[in-house]
Amino acid sequence: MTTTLDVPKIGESAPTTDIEGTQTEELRVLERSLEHRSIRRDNWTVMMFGVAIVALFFSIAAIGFGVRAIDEAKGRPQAVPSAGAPAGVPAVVPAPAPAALTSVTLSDMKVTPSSVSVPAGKYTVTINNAGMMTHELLVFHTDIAPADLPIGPDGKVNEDAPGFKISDGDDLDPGASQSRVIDLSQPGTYLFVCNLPGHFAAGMHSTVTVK
Ligand SMILES: [Cu+2]
Repeated sequence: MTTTLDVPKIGESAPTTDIEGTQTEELRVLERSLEHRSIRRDNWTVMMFGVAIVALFFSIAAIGFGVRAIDEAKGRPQAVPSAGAPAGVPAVVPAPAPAALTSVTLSDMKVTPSSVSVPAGKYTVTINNAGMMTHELLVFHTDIAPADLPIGPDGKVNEDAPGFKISDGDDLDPGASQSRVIDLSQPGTYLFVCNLPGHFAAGMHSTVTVK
């Protein structure tokens, strides 16, 4: 007696012998298990995609907030020393100017002190106009001696060279004063100047050396 085992092809109706029936059953179980696994993989892919989208959204939002915070920090006025500043917020407080430069006096036609040397720093300086005329105070950062600075036909030093004028402010009427933060954090020579027409040539300048 010879026995041949027919391997059933998928899709064919199941043969009825015991061995063949078991094989078909096994194939069905395998098929179902593969189907489940594939569905599970699809669900996983969709979920990971969702997580990635949410993460991307939060990243973009975080970058936006960061950029806005930087912009706000830039726009915030400096030099606002406040006793009530909240703890942990580093306030940009310029150091008090060295005694020699606490105040600068403008008069007709002088800037006082006429020559002073101070350590590098950002200083709050009070400017007083003790003269009978209106004056201003500009600060030039330059190695050129006052006598060598060219004066234009308008009677003024050309202020527009890049990096030349480092501080400017409103004109001061006689008797007026103003406080201003002057950034002398770069070592070098600075000229404190009144640049209203003719005033520089008449001697309204002083030299501040920063070390
Ligand atoms: Cu002047």
